[in-house]
Parts: sequence; C-alpha cells; structure tokens
Amino acid sequence: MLEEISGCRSCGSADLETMLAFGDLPLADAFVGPEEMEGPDAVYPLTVAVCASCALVQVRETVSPETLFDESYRYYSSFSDALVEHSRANAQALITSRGLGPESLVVEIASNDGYMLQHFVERGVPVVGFEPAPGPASAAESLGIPTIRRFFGIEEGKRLARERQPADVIIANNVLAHVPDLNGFVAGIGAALGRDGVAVIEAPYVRDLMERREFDTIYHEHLCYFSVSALAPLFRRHGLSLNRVEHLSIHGGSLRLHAGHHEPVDESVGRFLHAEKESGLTETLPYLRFAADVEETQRVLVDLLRELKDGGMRIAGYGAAAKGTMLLNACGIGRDLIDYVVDRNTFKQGRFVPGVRIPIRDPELLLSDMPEYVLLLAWNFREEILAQQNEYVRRGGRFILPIPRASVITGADPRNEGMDATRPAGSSVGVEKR
Ligand code: DWN
Repeated sequence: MLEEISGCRSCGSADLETMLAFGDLPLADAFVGPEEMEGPDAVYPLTVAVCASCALVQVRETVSPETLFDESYRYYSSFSDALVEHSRANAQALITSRGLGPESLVVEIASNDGYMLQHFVERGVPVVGFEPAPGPASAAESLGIPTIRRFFGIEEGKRLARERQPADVIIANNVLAHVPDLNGFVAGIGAALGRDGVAVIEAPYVRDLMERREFDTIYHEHLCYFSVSALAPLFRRHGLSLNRVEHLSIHGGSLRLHAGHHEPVDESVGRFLHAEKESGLTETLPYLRFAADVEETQRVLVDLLRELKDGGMRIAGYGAAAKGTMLLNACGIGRDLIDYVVDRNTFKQGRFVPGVRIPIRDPELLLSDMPEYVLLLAWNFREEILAQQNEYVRRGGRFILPIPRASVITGADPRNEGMDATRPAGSSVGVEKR
C-alpha cells in the first residue's frame, strides 16, 4: 500500500534532500460517497525531496497505482473544453507533421476517456490507448477507442511492438509524473516507439510550480516534478534523445517534450537547460527555500478567508479538483470557511472532498445560492470557468484566486489581475474594478 524510496526515482542516488513535509493527507482523488461518511479517510504521509545528483523533485512515499487508479477514480479529461481543444490542436499538428494515415499507429498512455485519441480516430488514424482506471477506460471504449486496461511499462512496451507494430507516435500527457517505475516507463516508451517515431510527453513544469507557488499540484498521484535538466539524462539512459521542448500554459504551466531514437536536437533543449542552470534549478538551494513560500501562500489565503467569513460573507469553492483537495487539506480549510464546492463532473457531484468532507454540488447552485465569494480551486481553467460563470460575476459574485498569493477578482476578463489581498488590514479585501 505505501512504500518509501531509498534512492532517486530516476538516477538512484541516495542523496535526497527533503524540501517539503506536508504530513498525513488523504488521497486527492478519493472523493467520498455518502455511504462512506462513517469512517475516516485513509491518509498517507506526503514528503517531497530533491535529488542532489540529478535535481529531480520527487515524493518519498509511493501509494500503489492500483490504489490510486481503481474503480473509484473519477477524473475525466473531457470535462474541460479547454483541455479537449488543446488536445485537438495537438492531434491535428501531429497528423500533419508526421504524415499519419491508415498505416500508422498512435499510442496514448493514460488515454483516460478518449479526449485525445478521438481526434485521431476521426481522421482514420489507428490508435490504441493504455488506461487502467475502469471508468475513463469504459468512456473511451464507447467512443470506439481500443483500450488496454493495464498500466504501461517496459513489458507492455515490448509486447506492443512485438504483437502489434512499433508506434509512429506515442503520447503520454500527465502520466510521467504518476509512475513509480520511472525508468521502466521510459524504457517501455523506447521499446514501443518505431525507429523514426516520436514520443510527445506533457508534464507539469517544476519551474512554474515554484515560481507560481502551485503547491496544491503536489499530491500522492504526482510522484515527480520535472525540469528539463532532470529529464534529459532520464531519456538518454534509455536510448531516447530529448529533441525539442515546448512551454505550455496548460495545468498551471507544463512542458511538452518531443523525444525519439535519434536526433536532431533543436535549440529549445539547450535554451531550457541554460535557463534552468542560470536560475539555480540544477542545484538544491531554490527547492529547499520553497517551503517558506508555501507557508506564506497558505497563511495569506487562510487569513483572507477568515477575514471574509468574520465579515459575514459566504464562501463556496469551484472545482472538485485533486489540487483542490490538496489545497483545502494542507491549509486546514474546512466547512467552517467553505460551504460547498461545485464541479461539472457529474461523477463527483453528491460526493465529498476527501479529508475536509466539503460537499460537491452542481455549478448551477452558484446562481441560485449566490455566495458572495467563490474560491477558484481549479485555477488552471480560470478563463474557461470565469467565462462560464459570467452571470454569477455580473450579479456581484467574486472569485478568489488562491495562488501565488490570495487575490480577489471580479471580471470574467482573465486579464483581470486580482488586487493583492495581503494589503494592510482595514483596507478590506482588495477588489479589482471591472
Ligand atoms: O495529473 C492530473 C491532472 C492533470 O488532472 C491528474 N492526476 C488529476 C487531475 O488533476 P485535477 O483534478 O486537479 O485536474 P483538473 O483538470 O484541474 O480538475 C478540474 C476540475 O474542475 C475537474 O473536476 C473538472 C472541473 N471543471 C468544472 O467543474 N468546470 C473544470 C472546468 C474547466 C469547468 O468548466
């Protein structure tokens, strides 16, 4: 159920330095059903370390994937229009740039509900997905997407190339961070990828996490937090060349990595490596300093919520996201401050946020209930959610952005940077005029 690593998940070094210790926390996606309210939530220690040898940031504890991604896993990618559109554009670009057609094979690891592979199927490109979570896998199969309900690794990679054909494209979005056997996973990509194929991998960028204080994206599902400096040797170790790196805004800032069996390496890789070295991300010190930033961000948020609550305000949350579970539990924000959380995912409505046990409701409730404030837990979809909730804002509702420092915004215009809520006491909460 729970193991603790003795060495770096990538290079094996024992020189791991602890940078954050959150204590015992519930599993971020283990949303509690009404029939489960009696007993306490299972909690596990969450400790983050940085490797002094390869600078990989990683969680010391491993909760088994079988526990995390079982039939209770309710994350469906298609509940975000922005993510579906992001994936469509990515698929279109790959079909064109790689000249994909009926003889090709596109493989997606962690294919979820088919949000990405559906775009290849529509264009007649053969696909196969790996998705062990039963719910999303069934949703993908209902779209006609062949889905292997097993975790991917070296053996699955070899088997696919042997029994099917080497892949022209392998897509692995928001899964590299989730795998306990990081080396086996990357080796599996190498085994499954055709000689002239490309692996396109998206993963949250540790630089964005630290610069924007996105501590709520740290939870048991995310075992690693990547820099290009840490990724390059990992790929090289398994015969893959990291040929191109893009910086994306999705999920609070992500890397899109392009890797293959041979080069050429374009200038983007060197640019990232240089920038990371210049900013100290190849050393441990910036990571060890991050705890102080997290503590300040948590304090500012809790102080703001208490100030609003003491002023008679009612506060709800938007987004029963894994990051929301982490933020609420790590900050000790419970039903004394947040009345309920709304979410479009119907598989989560009627359940409760793990740990804090805050009820999850339909977003429609915001307009009928009109809480004065809504804490934006799914801040990574800010534009989409603010646009969708424009009527709530028009009627005077206000969103609170929790990171990098709590701020209040009122406009649907995503460019509305919130006023810093840490302004001197007595100035009430800084509110951006529309
Ligand atoms: O790595 C992971 C990231 C990429 O996705 C997974 N381990 C788990 C998951 O993390 P998350 O739950 O924090 O992801 P999201 O996609 O930020 O969660 C957003 C939540 O907000 C979802 O439950 C859907 C919901 N939502 C909504 O209710 N209305 C989202 C949008 C865009 C909306 O308009």
